[in-house]
Amino acid sequence: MATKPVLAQPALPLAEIQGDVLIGLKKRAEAFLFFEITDVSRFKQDLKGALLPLVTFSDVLADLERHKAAGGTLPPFLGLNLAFTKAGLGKLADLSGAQGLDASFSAGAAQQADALNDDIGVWDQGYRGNLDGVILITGLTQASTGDQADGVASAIRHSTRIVARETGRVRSRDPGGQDVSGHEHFGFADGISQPGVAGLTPPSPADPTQGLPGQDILSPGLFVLGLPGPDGKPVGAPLPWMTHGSYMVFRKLEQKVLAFERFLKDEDPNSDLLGARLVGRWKSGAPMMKTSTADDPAMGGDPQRNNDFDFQKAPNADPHQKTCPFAAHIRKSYPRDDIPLPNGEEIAESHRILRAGIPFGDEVAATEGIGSEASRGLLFVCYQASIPEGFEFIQQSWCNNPGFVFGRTDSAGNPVDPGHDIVIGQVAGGANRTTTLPEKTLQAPPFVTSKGAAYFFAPSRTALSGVLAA
Ligand code: N7H
Repeated sequence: MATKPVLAQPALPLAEIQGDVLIGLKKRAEAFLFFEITDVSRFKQDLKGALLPLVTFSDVLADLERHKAAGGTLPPFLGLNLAFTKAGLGKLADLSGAQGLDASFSAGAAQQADALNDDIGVWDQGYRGNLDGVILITGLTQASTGDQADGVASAIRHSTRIVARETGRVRSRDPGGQDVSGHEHFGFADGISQPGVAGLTPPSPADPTQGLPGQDILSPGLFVLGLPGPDGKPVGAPLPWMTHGSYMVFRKLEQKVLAFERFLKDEDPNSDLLGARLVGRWKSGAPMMKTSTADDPAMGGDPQRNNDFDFQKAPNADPHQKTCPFAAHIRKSYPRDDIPLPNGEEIAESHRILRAGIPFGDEVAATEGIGSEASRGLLFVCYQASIPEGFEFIQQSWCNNPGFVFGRTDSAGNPVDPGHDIVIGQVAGGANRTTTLPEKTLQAPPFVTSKGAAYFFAPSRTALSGVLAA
């Protein structure tokens, strides 16, 4: 096994990069305003006068993190970020000389829907028409965030039309009164495993290739244009002003919580165990690879222990999916050392994304039943320097692809076809997902459905204040 290189720590231009990209806006609630630009010159004025002064860049968040690490409390803090579709960018700047503009960003999420097995027929209307940009507004409460979003929408009302609006909110207590903060609607802790970023994530003295145990430190150019990529050279920006911007994927993913829970119970009397096997982590976040028979909430909540594992290496090697199915959500979406090629880990790491989503919708009410579930789920957001190599690769080539991971066998040496990721895998026409466990094959209807999607570019401070506002 090749030893991983210790990456140089480049000085990152944090004051240039929008805050949600590398660090993540601090969010207990988040409003998304999706807009169409109706008056370009007026929008440029609004961008400069009303929006830009509110945009939160990464330097501010890095200061907040330092303040928190030193024992300080976070002030009530509202954050705002802004990103544009290809159509929106094209209204504000000349894209004609762009070299190597991201092909999926150019095409747009609706054009890519078929390739990802998204059924655009069930998308909300706002994602099917003209869409030029999105404003992300984050804060401590849904009310304060909503008020702020109303104010922003009003400030740009003469230059835009709001075509869709979403509201996300972290969960706090489930219907049984249990603390579920930081957990998504199926009940699992989210936001645990993120890639480390050279220049930002402090390297561990014990292993400078990692930040927290198990968190490999990767090249910042995987996420932000113009920063060093895996070959050490700056990742090219299609136009000079796109330097220090990042591509953002948005997906509104509806989750059928009751149907998922019913499925787990029908398939296994130990439904918690089956759920953990299909996700790859217990609800607390404790990884199957480290505790395979019961949840361990202390481990789940401990960043020193909750991400420190591989799938093939000792001490917990699982070459025949006895502990964690190959198709478990976290094994499919980040296969770590599972790809049976000499550079398998490098390949897995070249498709990393920075996730920054938030749940939406209320807790399940007693009046709901299977077939009559209210709309709730995840407003999925991720950032990358390439959508085809980032989000789309994970969704299409790994989670939707029953043949991935390839080249693995059961304990008798027979080849295994792992099947779909039952959590987010998508099959054309909404057909059942199929997952191969060692003891049986599962067939499951979709529990997660895409209700809309859009691809954006989150520009740098220089671009927002210069070319795009001029
Ligand atoms: Fe996933 N879930 O609750 O089951 N995800 N995800 N995801 N996801 C992760 O490590 C979930 C979605 C990734 O580094 C955890 O933070 C749900 C999409 C990646 O080991 C849990 C939805 C895509 C990772 C969930 C959803 C991904 C990851 C474990 C939709 C990209 C990190 C907690 C409703 C295509 C893997 C954690 C790693 C982790 C869930 C969506 C990708 C619990 C419910 C669309 C890369």
